[in-house]
Amino acid sequence: MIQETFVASNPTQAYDLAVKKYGTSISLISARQIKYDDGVLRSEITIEVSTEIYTQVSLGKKIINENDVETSTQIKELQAQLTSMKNEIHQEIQNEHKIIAKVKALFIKKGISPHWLESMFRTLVGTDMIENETLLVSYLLEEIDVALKVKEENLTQPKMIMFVGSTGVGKTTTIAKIAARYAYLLEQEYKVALVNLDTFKVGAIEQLNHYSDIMQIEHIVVSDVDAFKETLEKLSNYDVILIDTTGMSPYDTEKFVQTTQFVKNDSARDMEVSLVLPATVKYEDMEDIYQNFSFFNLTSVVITKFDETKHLGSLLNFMLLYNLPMSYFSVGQEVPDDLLVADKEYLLERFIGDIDAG
Ligand SMILES: Nc1nc2c(ncn2[C@@H]2O[C@H](COP(=O)(O)OP(=O)(O)O)[C@@H](O)[C@H]2O)c(=O)[nH]1
Ligand SMILES: [Mg+2]
Repeated sequence: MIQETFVASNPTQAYDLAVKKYGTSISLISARQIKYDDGVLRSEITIEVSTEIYTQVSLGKKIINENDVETSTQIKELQAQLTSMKNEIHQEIQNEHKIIAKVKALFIKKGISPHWLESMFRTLVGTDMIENETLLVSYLLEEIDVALKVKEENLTQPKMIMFVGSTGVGKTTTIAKIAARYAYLLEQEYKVALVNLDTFKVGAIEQLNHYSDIMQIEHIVVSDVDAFKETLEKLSNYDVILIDTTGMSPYDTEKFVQTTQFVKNDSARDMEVSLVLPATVKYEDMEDIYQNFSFFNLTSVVITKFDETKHLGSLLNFMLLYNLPMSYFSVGQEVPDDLLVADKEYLLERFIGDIDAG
């Protein structure tokens, strides 16, 4: 044990000096007040400190008692754990960001709208889904599958479908295929008639005549609304009436107005209006097409020219955005073979092929 004396203006201050130097593990030996030579009264205290602590302090080491050692080790461990947790979380977030960014870029590249993708990713925050690329891709494909709609083919009720769309998208060819399907290719043979409102395009009448002659089915060309009404009355005992129209660009207001008058008829049969849309349609044109053709209260979409493109993203995006049910797919020029009843799987499989191709 070592003894040491501390001097201050009062005993408390003197004791504080001792604690400051050696910590609290000191013992007080004596305390007194004494007038120094300069005439000032001072307090002296003498304390006793262990040799060990005395040596530590003399060598300039910080005083650490046993409890302190334990606490500081624990703190260090905690700090290390925190740092590692922070790193792990940081890494995880970075990985998630990387996975989301990669998958998002892939789908955007394939034509799916960033807007739709973001709405999907928002619902996925905090789920396992965003930790794994394959899982995330299949989740998105599933969501696309859920969002797509198919218009079931109703074979029991009489139907009347008008086909609208831009010039050259395949309206007439598709009508010929659907006519053949109902007239000859199903279990039952339906009574089919074609009504042609396309007196505009050179060769349009001949084109449909060609098919109706081969198939031996009714083909009536109509140029005004009154004649149209009369024709529909005459055809009331037909099972399927397919109406071909003049191709309209979305900007062709006059033709739009003319065609709308044919839609607004008071026929006993409901008229379905089907938009014919090529799979090759450009992303930038879709909104205009939809805005203008939705004028007709579209009931379904026929998608044509699947054989002409591998990239179906823009088309899928259109379907996701506007929620229209798909009715038929045209997969080539051959009448009547190249027609499919709309099928989500067909569309998705082709899209997945495109995704896999990177
Ligand atoms: N490759 C391909 N060509 C098609 C398809 N459907 C129609 N066509 C062709 O596209 C062109 C225009 O077709 P058409 O039926 O006259 O179009 P419309 O003006 O909309 O009536 C014709 O040469 C058709 O043979 C298809 O699914 N794939
Ligand atoms: Mg045509």
